[in-house]
Amino acid sequence: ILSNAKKLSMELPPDFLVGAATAAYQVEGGWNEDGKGESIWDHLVHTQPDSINDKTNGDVACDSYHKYKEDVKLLKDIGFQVYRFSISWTRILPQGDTNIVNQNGIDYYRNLINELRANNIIPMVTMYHWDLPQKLQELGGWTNPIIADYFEAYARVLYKNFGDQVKWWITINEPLEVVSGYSEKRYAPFLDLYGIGDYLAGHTLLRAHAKAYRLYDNEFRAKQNGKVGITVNGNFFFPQSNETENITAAERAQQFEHGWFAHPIFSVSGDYPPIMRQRIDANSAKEDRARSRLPRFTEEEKEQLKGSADFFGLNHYSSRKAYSGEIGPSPSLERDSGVIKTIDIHWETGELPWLKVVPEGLRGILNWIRTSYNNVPVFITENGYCDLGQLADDDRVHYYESYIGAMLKAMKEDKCNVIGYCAWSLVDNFEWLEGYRPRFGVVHIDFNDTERKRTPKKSAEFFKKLINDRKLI
Ligand code: PNW
Repeated sequence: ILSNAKKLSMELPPDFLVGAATAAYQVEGGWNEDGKGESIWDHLVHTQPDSINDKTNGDVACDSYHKYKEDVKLLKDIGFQVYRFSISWTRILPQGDTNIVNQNGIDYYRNLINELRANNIIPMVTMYHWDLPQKLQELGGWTNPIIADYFEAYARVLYKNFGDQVKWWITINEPLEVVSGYSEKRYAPFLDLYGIGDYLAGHTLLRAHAKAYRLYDNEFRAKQNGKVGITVNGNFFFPQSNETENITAAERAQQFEHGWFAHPIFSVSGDYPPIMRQRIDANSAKEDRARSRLPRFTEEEKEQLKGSADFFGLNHYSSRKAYSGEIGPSPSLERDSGVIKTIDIHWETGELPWLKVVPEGLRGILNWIRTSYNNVPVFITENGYCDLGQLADDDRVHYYESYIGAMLKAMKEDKCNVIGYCAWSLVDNFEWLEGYRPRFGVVHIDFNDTERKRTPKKSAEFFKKLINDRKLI
């Protein structure tokens, strides 16, 4: 029998928000409908179809472009309080810039937002979930510093058109993943500029985020009164052993994953983690380069970056063990970090090999954020599990139970400031280079059915109960 205190500790605080997340390219389809322009994902799947494991694409996906009302009904039936979705840049600005504004695109998202609000569901909007306008890629994409200005102009269009109804904004989803599209071909634009392209792209992403945040401060906040944050992702790292060298390596890994994008925003320096600066500068000098591969912010940019988020969006799925050592291509982020990452053979695994089930890692990363960044409010914007799509998804239920349990422990016992949680994902969807095989949804989608029939899984029942009871057990 659980003690009263233990029961209490499994309760969600009254103002804690529980929701579900998706992203435009993964669910919408309608890739060229009603004036939408081509994004880097449209371009990749059409010009290099073999880059996708099952040779599928997001042309139709879940057809949410036409079925958004069904999605909202699912959210409502399960009881989710928040829907985190992303806006497709090229549905709004087909060529990336404000010279052409696509009213049909604006109408689509207005309709979705109205439908959510009519059902009492809070919209949380990601401005950039990886679908850069192809026209901007042709200018170099995120490696070109001017893309930060294009992003700011895009953000202005979003605040203007949706800011009356949207009070939760996320500028960029997972910059760490975005840049791996420039280094290890993990995503579009499918480039392999290891240790160079990734740092350049990351620099522009950070500058773009800061510009969008300051724009809100200067032109919209007083009237619209919402919150603007960024979503950062990464593994939690356990030292491989208790030797000092491994403890240092685990902390270094943390700095190279979360710190890279969090330190400039959430620390008082407005700059990269000192350990990144030091190691990348040193390696660049050894390589006889004319400059560091890690660009520098101006003093003004540091001022803009410092404190440029009202909350810390965290996407977290898994953990690794870390020890000190040099591996990876030269140059590369991996080699610069000087960390070797391993897995524990005892960890359970999801369908994708990177997804090891390590709930205490969520507690670990929440505590790392608490101590590194002065207990900033954290909204967990993604957490979830992949299988092959069965409706009796007991492993997914187990994953959610154990991760949400770890989160509650971090909140109650360690006083971590967590304000909300979104499951990834509402529906099975297009899992980037993996196609449709691994499934993350709490709702099943039949991709062989032209109607894309939606069926809630056991995990949807889990959330229904969690949200209704407002406690885990
Ligand atoms: C997230 N990893 O990406 C993305 O935001 C989603 O679009 C995606 O569908 C979801 O997670 C599931 O993959 C990640 O390798 C991709 O650790 C890879 C990793 C983490 C997050």
